[in-house]
Amino acid sequence: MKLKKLITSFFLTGSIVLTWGQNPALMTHYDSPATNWENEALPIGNGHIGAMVFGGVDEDVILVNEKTLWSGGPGKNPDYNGGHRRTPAENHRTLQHIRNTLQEKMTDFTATQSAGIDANGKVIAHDYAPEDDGLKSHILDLTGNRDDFGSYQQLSNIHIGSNPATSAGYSRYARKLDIDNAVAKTTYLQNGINYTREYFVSHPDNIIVIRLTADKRGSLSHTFYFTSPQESILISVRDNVITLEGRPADHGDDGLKFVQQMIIIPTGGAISNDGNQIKVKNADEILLISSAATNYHQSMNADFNYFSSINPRNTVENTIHKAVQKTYTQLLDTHIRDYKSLYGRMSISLGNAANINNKTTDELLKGYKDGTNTTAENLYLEQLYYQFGRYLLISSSRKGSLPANLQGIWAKGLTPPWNADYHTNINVQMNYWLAQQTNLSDCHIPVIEYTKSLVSRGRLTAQHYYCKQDGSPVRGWVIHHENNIWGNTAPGNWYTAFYFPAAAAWMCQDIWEYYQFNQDIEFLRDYYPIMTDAALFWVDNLWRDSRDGTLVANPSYSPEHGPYSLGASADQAIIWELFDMVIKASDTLKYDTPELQEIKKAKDQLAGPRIGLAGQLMEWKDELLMDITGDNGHRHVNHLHWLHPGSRIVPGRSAEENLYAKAMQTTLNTRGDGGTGWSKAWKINFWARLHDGDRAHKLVQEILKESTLTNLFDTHPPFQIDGNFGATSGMTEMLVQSHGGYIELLPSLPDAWTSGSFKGIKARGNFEIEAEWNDGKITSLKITSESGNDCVVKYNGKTFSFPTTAGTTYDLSNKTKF
Ligand code: FUC
Repeated sequence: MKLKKLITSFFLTGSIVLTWGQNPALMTHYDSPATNWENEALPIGNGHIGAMVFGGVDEDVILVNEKTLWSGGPGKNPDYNGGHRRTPAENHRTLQHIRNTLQEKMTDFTATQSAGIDANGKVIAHDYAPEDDGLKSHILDLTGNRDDFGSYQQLSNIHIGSNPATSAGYSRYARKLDIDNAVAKTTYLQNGINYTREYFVSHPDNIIVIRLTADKRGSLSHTFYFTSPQESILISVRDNVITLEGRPADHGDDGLKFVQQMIIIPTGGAISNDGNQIKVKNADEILLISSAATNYHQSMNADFNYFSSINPRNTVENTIHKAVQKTYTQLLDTHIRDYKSLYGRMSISLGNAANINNKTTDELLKGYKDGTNTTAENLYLEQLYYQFGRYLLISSSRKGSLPANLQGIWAKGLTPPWNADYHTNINVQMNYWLAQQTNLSDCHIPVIEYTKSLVSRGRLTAQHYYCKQDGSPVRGWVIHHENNIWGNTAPGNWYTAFYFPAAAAWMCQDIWEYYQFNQDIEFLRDYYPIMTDAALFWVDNLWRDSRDGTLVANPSYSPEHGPYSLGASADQAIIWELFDMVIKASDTLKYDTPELQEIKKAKDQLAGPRIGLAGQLMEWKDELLMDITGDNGHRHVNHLHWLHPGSRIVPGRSAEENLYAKAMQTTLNTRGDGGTGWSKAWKINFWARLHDGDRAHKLVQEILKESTLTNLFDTHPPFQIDGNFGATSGMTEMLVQSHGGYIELLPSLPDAWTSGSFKGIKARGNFEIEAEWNDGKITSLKITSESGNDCVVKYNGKTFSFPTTAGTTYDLSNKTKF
């Protein structure tokens, strides 16, 4: 009865005027309800709870997710071991066999089928397929056990039906997602009455809030209930609260438990229960507050305990109990304040961007594609899409929760694509490329914590699957390309993708990026061992290629492209970057250890980037025919990791790097501008780093035209959120870069962005930048130094530098007039 008592003291104090603060206000909007979850429903979320709003009139559905609701893992199998299979001795034996065989085959390939140039100047190259004759079965012996991997799953649907069920006509329908305030809204006119529904997910209160209002008293009559695709659930109603409790169907009593509650608070009218539904008749307003939780606990050590003893029902009840003591206005105000404390750290304006004809988002997308938008409308869409990426990160990745997965936090059903898991051969990394640059450092933390959570099991994986070239044990930790929330660190089982031990090295880049942007030395000290141990794994696991004495990954599989060989470029680039990061971090921390010396030595001997006979940046250590043909535009271009997200090749920094940059252009041209959503997004980043603003912008156009759904979600297809995040990152790289040891301004400004401004873009060294440009030239520039580092700026080919004091803003507008 606790809750019921509170209801009487709950007053709605009228509606708040939303601060449609920015100019122009950024929102997606539509003139009909969503009929499809993936393409049309509107995403809202707070990093823990996600919801997709359909906005139906007679029947509104809000699909609900809770970030930690996963099947599989120890809840399914108490002996879950992260996917490890066979014994270490068996795996080492297999590994050594594969390595030696690959060395022999590559040596033979070099001797007999090496690429060359014929008498007519034509490059003659061959493909290489070592897996054909038996090697494949040995390679498959190294796959992990995926039986208990599990999947991210949907929690429920909140239904708002009509009472009694009606299908009266309506008009003036609008459905909006206000990106500047993180509030969704539907409005319509029915029987002469204007109805409004507002929806948001508050981070500070950890609740979904939905408010129904009308401009005539007593006109709200609705039925409220839950449904769920989950199979082991119990739904109950008590007073004005609906409770859904359950567990993933494959979990036992000691596994995951989830709970969702929703309280229905009408003002005026009558409320009653009917089975599992709550009915409200003739209310003036109705407020719904819902929260959800599980007993998931992120294990950060080797106890691999993934369940907390806290009953999620208590968590949810306490959350709702606190929330109902606040008015709607207070809840909304707290939510907007919290959201804006992140969102408001950075703004961008692309010239005269405006939705002048007030087109719906689907019309804008259509006009963008068929060329019927005005320039201002195109710029508006690009600006909206840019900030939508930041909106999605704030909504799906907050401190204290898991990182954004393949679909952020939004997933439908029990078997979303690729389990909506954490893919580490591009996807989860791409999710975080925008975090630091666009001033969302706090949202970056979940992926760093996640990496930390994988280390303990990753140490076992290193021992279990790997050994040195001489067969002795390796140090460090390793993970592979598909990861869940239960510490799966073993290889996957999908032949063309599973072998990706470079994943741990790549994940460490987030640690170093976090440090570079924030200059938080304590943070670096804490995370240094994770990076160093990932590097020591590679010091031990590298193979000396007998053909030239360099150190290479072996076996090495160019991500999702193959074939198995020695030292594919992507692996080499990722390992190089990790070694470089550890060396720089050691320098910063003034650490010098024997291990550091080993890392330096290995780095010097690593096989590096290579330029092929056709002028391309080689994908493999050996020149293969498919590298020259572009292999039908294969979506993965991971071998350009040296350029982005890596920092080994920085165009404009040295003549040597410029040569590699040219080869990378050749590669990108050969591969073409197609690919999946994330592939196009990565290409925006590549071209931005290659200083080709128009080409980067062309890729922005490609992603908006070909890989964007009407709700602005990126589509692989299907919906995959990485492309949203990667595109925002790439658009930022067009304006500011700072990975080469200096801040480069407007390095890749496209003709389409003639004038504009931004405020709050971050640069490495902990600088915050504010700039304005006109006719492609900077007209005003301010840099705030947050940590007092020396500042080196490059603009228009010229460099200037100056010492700084922490907390000081420098007006450098005059310095850019040349
Ligand atoms: C990687 C990509 C696929 C897809 C999957 C989730 O394996 O190669 O295209 O994005 O992740």
